[in-house]
Amino acid sequence: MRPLERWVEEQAKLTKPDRVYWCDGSEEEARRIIEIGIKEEKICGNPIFAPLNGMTFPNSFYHRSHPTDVARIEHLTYVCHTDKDTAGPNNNWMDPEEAKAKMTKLSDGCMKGRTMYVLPYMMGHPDSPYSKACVQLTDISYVAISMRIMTRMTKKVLDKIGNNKDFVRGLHSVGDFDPKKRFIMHFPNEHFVWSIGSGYGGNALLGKKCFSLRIASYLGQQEEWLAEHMVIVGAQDPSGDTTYIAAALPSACGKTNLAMMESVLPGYKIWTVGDDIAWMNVGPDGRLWAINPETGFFGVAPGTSMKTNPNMMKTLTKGTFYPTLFTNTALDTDKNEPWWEGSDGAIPKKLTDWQGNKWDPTKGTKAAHPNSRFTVSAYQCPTLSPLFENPKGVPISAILFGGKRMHLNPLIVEGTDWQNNVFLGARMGSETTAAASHKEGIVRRDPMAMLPFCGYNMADYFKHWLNMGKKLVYQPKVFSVNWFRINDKGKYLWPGFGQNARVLKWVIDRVHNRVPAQKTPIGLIPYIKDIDLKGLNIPKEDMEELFRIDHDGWLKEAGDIGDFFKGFGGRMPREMWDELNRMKAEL
Ligand code: SAT
Ligand code: MN
Repeated sequence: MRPLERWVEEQAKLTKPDRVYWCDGSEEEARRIIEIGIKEEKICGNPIFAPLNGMTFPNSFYHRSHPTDVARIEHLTYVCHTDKDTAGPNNNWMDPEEAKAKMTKLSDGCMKGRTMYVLPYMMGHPDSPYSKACVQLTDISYVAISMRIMTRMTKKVLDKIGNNKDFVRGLHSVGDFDPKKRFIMHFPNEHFVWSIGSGYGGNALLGKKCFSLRIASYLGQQEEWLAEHMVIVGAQDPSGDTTYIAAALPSACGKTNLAMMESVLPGYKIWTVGDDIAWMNVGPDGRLWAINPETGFFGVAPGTSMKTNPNMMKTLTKGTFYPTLFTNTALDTDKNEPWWEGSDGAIPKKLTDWQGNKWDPTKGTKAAHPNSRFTVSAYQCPTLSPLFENPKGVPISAILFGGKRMHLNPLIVEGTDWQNNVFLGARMGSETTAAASHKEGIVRRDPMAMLPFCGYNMADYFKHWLNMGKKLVYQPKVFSVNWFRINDKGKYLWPGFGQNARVLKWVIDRVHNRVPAQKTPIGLIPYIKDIDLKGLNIPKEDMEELFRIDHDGWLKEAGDIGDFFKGFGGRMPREMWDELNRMKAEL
C-alpha cells in the first residue's frame, strides 16, 4: 500500500466513517455530492444545500451554517512547532504531541454515520514549479464542493503524489459543531492540518488559510519564497502595457473588490489573477513572480452590488458547470434568491434571515450575517487575467500594504528603500472586521495583513522579508494604502471602489518613473497634481486631508508599533527598530 492510501486508512480507523469515498473532481461527481447535500446530509435539521432560483442564479445553492460557526476562530487556531519560540507571540502554540493527543481523543469516531470524502487537489497549476499536491479528508459535502470550486481537484494528483510520503495532508471533521470541541491545529514540519468542529471556510477549507498561508509561509521561509495574504492584479494602461500589482489587505477590507475593479479611468483595465493569496518566488530572471494557488473566490457578500463590484455580480450569476454557493446570506423568500445588505434594488418584501427566521425590518437586525459569503469559480470572472493559467505566474512590479484606518494613514505612501518597504508592511494596523469571531472596529497591529496567517514567529518573518529583498535583482516598489480615512463629520474622504484606479495609476506612474514624489517622515507621498482626478468632484481640502500627516497621531502610532515590536524581544530584526526610530526622529 502506498503512503497516501495507508494514511487515509489510518484516519478512517480513527474517525470511523460509514463510507470512504475518493473524489475525482469531475462534474458528474459534483452533481452527485450536491444531491447528497440536498437530500441526505443535514446541519441542525437543515439540508446542507438548497437549490436557488436557476433563472437568475444558475447552478447556485444556499447553505446555512451552524449558528455558532460563522467566522474564523483565531483563539482556537494553533501552530504546533516543536518549540514555542518558532511559533512566536503572534500564534497560539501547543506542543505537537499534546495537540495530537487532544485531537485524537476528539476525533475518535467523529465521522460515524457519515461519509469520509477523500479530496485530492493542487494548490497552483499542476505544471507550475511552484504548485503543491495535497489531499484533504472531510465529512461534509459542503466542504467537498467548496474545495472543488476553490482548488484544482483532480485524480491526477494521486499520480503526482505516487509513493511520496510528504504530500500536504488535511484531516477535517465538523464533529458535532460544538464550539468547545473546535480546534484548528497546524503541524508545519509535517505539512499537516487537523481541524475539527467547524465547517467555515477559513477553518475547514484546509488548502486555503491553513496550508496556503500558515504552513506555506513557513515553507517559504525555509525555501526562500513568500506566501502572502494578497490580491494579484494586472493593471493595463492606455499604452496596452500591463503592470502586475500584489496587494495585502486584512480579511473583509475589500480585497475582492480590488481584484476585479472596474476602472473609472478611460484606457485603464484591471485583470484579475487572485483575490486572497499570492505565492511569490524569485524567478530565474531575478524578478518576483506571483501565482494565485486558488481557483475560486470566497468573498464577503454584504456590500457586493453592481455599484461596488459589477464584475463579481457577473461572476456570481454567470452559471457554468461549477456550482456557486451562498452561505449565511438572507433569502428573498418569493424569488428564492440570495440577498444581503447592500444588494442592488429595493429591499424585498419578504426576507428569510440567515438563521431561517422571517426577517422583521423593524427589529434593526441584519438579514444576512455580516460575514456571509459566496464561493464561486474564478473561471466565471469576466476580468480573469489571460495569464491566470500561466504556470510561472505574473511578474510583480508593485506591492501594496493596506489596512482599514479611519484616521492617520494617508491614501497612499511609498517606501524609500527595501528596508523601509518592509517597515511599511510591518507597521500596518487595521480595524478588526466580522471575518473573525472577535469585537469589530478595534485597531490592532496587522503586519502585511498576515497577523492571523503567519505560521511562524513574525520577527523571523520580517527578517525573511528583508532577505528576500537581497535576492531580488528587480525589486518591486512598495506602497501602503488606506481607502478608509474619514473627515470630522464621519464621512469617508475617498470614494473608493472603481475610483481606486486613480491611486493605481499613480502606482504605475511611479513604477515607470513618470512622476516625482515628496519625502515625509512616514515615506514618500504624491504631489496631488499627479493624481488624476478628472471627472471626480472631490474638494481640494479633502485631497489635502487625505495626505495630511498628523504628527502627534503618528508619534502615538509609533508607540503602539514599538510596543508590538517589543513583544518579539531580541528576535526582532535590528533594521525594524532602526526604521521606527528614524521615523520617530523625523516626526
Ligand atoms: O475564511 S477565510 O479565512 O478564508 C476568509 C478570510 O477571513 O480572509
Ligand atoms: Mn483572506
